[in-house]
Amino acid sequence: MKVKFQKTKGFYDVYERKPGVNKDIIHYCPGCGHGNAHKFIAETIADLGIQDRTVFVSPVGCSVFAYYYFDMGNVQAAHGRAPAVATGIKRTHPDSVVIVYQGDGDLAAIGTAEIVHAANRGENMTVIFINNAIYGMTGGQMAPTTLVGQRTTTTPYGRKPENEGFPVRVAELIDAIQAPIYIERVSLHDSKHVTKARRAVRKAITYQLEGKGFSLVEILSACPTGWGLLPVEARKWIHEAMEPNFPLGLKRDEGPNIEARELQPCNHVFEGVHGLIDLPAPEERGAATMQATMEHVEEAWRNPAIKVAGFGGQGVLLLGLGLANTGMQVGHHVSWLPSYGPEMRGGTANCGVHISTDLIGSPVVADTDILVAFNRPSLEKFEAAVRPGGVVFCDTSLVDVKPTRDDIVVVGVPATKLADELGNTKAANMVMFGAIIGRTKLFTVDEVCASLDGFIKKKKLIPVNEQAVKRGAEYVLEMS
Ligand SMILES: Cc1ncc(C[n+]2csc(CCOP(=O)(O)OP(=O)(O)O)c2C)c(N)n1
Ligand code: SF4
Repeated sequence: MKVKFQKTKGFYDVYERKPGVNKDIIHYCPGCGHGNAHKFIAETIADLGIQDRTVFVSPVGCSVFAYYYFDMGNVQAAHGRAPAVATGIKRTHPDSVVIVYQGDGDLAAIGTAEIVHAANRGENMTVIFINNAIYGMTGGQMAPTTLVGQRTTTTPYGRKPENEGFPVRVAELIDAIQAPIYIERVSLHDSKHVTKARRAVRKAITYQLEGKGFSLVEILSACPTGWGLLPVEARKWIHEAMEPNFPLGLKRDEGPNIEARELQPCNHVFEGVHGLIDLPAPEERGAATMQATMEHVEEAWRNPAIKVAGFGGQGVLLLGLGLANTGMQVGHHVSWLPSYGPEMRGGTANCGVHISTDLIGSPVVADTDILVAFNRPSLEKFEAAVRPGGVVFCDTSLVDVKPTRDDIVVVGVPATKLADELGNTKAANMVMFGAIIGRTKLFTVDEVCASLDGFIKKKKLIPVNEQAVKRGAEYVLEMS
């Protein structure tokens, strides 16, 4: 007998996310649990024949692109607000089937109020909660569900309860509320548990279809990228580290015992609402153009505002994190603000770093003292924001144009080539780190090397990163 594998009809035949890119692939990293969870939902919706009345409410997080995959109604909610958006959809369209899909940053941090009150109102909706113990999309910061001792980019020495509190157990939290009808925690650590997880998702959607009320399925799910593990190791980590902290199993199942609830459609008429939102015209902005003075430039060297920019995958964010981390180690106030597209690889990325002897008012870097450009688009985009007298470090292995301004200092460093010579192209960011400190004297080479342990996840890579920092510092000395 021939077994024929076929994609469920709950997904689109082709994914039109990026023109010209393979239309069969999704954007998740290998081993990511989001793929499994998506499949459970899509299969259930297709099998129940409810595609035309289902609305998938996606969150902000790695699953922000879910609407490229699910062939059903799709709405994108602001960070944390999916249960509130879903409430609106369900109340105005009681016959719809609403799937709320949220990560742990989305649901248990910024969206805590929304999930608690949707559960408390007993909204007839299905919440699929992906607990991967980390903020995946934004580069691996601590989430409310991060385990005690777990290293993340914002807990580089491990989460400490006395500083960051304990992991939030969402299934138990929702179980403290009276109205929900079905709450279960499942895991994706092996195929037996994957089957159980699929069953739980199906049950939660079926209860909604029967009009029974609020369900939540918490799925312990791998984030190999955020955890710095291989996919197989990540599955093991779910079992060995997460499950003891987040006990699996049914918390509540009232489905078989209760009657369907009738919901009246909401049909208020909002007459005159446009008049109420007649906002005053915005004020004229003051013409506050900053004149550079020598004092300012000196101040900038003490308290620099730094912008690092390039493509995702070039280590742009890690370099910023390294600058901030070293600043913190030597006793300064620091901030690090990453900004990038939703893809973990291949998009554009930049970050702003402040290193300051004073308190930092805002992590935003607008007027830049030091710009580090790893590609041409970054140079072209951020050059104009460099303060007169500021410095631009360019990776001349990749940037084939010169800055156009003549009131800034330009330092060309063939960082990628130098890293290649050291045997690891990926260390270009650390070569650049060395060049920055060699030129600006922001830190000593020893200070940077001593801080590497705080931001390099894979410890075996510390020696090559150390070499790279030293090579970058030497290079600018040779050139001066
Ligand atoms: C109002 C707002 N605050 C912060 C962010 C930045 N942000 C985007 S995704 C995210 C965390 C997502 O983590 P999680 O919900 O755990 O989902 P994952 O990426 O791990 O699937 C954050 C903080 C944002 N987009 N909007
Ligand atoms: S970063 Fe983590 S959650 Fe995001 S796609 Fe990759 S593995 Fe999945």
